[in-house]
Amino acid sequence: MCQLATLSSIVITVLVTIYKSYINNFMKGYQMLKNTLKFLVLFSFTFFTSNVLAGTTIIEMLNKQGKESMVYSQKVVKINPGDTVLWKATDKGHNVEFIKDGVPEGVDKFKSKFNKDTEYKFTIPGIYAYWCTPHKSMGMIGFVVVGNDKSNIDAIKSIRFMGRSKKIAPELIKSL
Ligand SMILES: [Cu+2]
Repeated sequence: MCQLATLSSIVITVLVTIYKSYINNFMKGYQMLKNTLKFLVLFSFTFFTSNVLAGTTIIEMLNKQGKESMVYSQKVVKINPGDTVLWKATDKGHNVEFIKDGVPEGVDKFKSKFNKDTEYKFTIPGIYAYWCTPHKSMGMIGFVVVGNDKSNIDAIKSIRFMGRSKKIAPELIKSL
């Protein structure tokens, strides 16, 4: 009788141990699954929002817009750091060239090919002044303000614009 009691108590202990470890593993598995799901949700959310927030602005390079000839469809755009501007070669014969001393410090030269769509991702905040190389004296100029940073406004004001651009530039700079 005593032996039977000992035996059954051993069997019960073993069963309880197995059950406990089963529950334990189940909880661990559940926790892992939960963490994985949490990570996936956070990751896709971050991925989604960063792609939506990092926008692309499209500017067309045009021979004519209303009464103006040789123009960028938007002369001033304001964007966030990390945003991209895509200049579309809607009409032929145009390009985009950053003006020397007309961009924030640390920004490299940029000059696109004629007749080609071109894009630039703006990571450094500040004002960027650019023109179309063959039409820079015909008023084909544009400005991009990144991160609402206007700390290089004095450099922008001292750019020597030519011809028609000389008239247009001050108005545009005022609107930055
Ligand atoms: Cu042009």
